[in-house]
Amino acid sequence: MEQTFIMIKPDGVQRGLVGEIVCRFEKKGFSLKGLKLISVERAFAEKHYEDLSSKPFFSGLVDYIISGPVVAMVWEGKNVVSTGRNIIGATNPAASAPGTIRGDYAVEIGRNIIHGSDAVESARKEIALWFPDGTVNWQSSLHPWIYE
Ligand code: RTP
Repeated sequence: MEQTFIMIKPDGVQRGLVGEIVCRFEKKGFSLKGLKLISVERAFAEKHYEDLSSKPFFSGLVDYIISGPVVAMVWEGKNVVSTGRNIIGATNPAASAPGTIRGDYAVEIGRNIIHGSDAVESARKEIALWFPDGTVNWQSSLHPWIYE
């Protein structure tokens, strides 16, 4: 089953949105496979965002990610990578539809609350980076009520 990496960024944690965000993924029917509250070092944040290292906003982005603890999660389910991105909304909250996390709770691109993997392959890399000891292997008893 497909997995994605979801990170609640420092602004989401500070603003008390952890429960709300977990709730949205749970209620959709996805399964939580890993979760931790963690403060990351600069080098780790640079590694996570290495594909963006040439962007002008890169150092501000890294400063933002290391400014406080983040909640790192692995969620599992059918099409969870793309559906997770839909739940999160567009990168710029000004363009995120109401009903999405960024559309409901964020204003600026540089404080957009949450990260979600953009492809199955990047999810695999990000999960390996953030959860080097692996995730929890379990299956919800609701599985037959979510999948035919
Ligand atoms: P994320 O990786 O955080 O899920 O975001 P994303 O795929 O929607 O967007 P991406 O292009 O990968 O950018 C990563 C994060 O960098 C910040 N950003 N700032 N100032 C800017 O123009 C700018 N552009 C991007 C955002 O926090 C974005 O989520």
